[in-house]
Amino acid sequence: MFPVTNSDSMKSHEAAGFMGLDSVGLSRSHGYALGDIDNDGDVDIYNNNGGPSQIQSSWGYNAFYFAEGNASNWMKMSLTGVVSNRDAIGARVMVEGTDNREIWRYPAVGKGFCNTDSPILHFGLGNAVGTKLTEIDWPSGLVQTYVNLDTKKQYDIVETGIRITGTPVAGGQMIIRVSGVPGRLATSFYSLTSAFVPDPVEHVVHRLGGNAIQGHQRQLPIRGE
Ligand SMILES: [Ca+2]
Ligand SMILES: [Ca+2]
Repeated sequence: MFPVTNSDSMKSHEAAGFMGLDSVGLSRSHGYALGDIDNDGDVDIYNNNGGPSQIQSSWGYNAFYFAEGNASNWMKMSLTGVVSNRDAIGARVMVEGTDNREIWRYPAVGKGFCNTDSPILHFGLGNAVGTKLTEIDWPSGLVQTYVNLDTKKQYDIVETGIRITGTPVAGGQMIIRVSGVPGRLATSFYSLTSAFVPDPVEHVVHRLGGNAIQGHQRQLPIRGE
């Protein structure tokens, strides 16, 4: 987005000047929010400069900065929790590009003073022509994965999967496979387990966003039974 190549070593005001963000009035900035405001794939900035107050030295204007874009690849993602909180706060999302570089994002609210980034996660893929693995670790403990998702688009992903409760058994095994498409609940699943004691803890397979899956709400046998 911006031609900053050594931002880690730059002081904040130097970086702001380099990017042209220090040119609004006499203001001192209280924070900024990032997001693709105009939905063209690059990350724009809303600069929170405070505005009029009792402290004249802090007067300024809030301002949008629309990125001019570049040739870098990108992907965006919105998350909707079902078992987890709806905003997916606490989730961890990893997108691996075809260049084997991992990009991590963490949905959050509140950043600095009076600002927060867009809830739509942005993954700058640089020169990678595509993605390999996309993995979402939900706060509920569910892990949702996709492979080879297309780039230059936004995915709206709903928490999907199955959740099993019970008491682990040493040496037990559990195999769970869930299939589905991004943004929709799982359409099929397969579960084989010997890893949990079925009694007294009930062992139930749930379809997220609904009730336990009929026909599978039962106590599964432990190994050897
Ligand atoms: Ca943009
Ligand atoms: Ca732009």
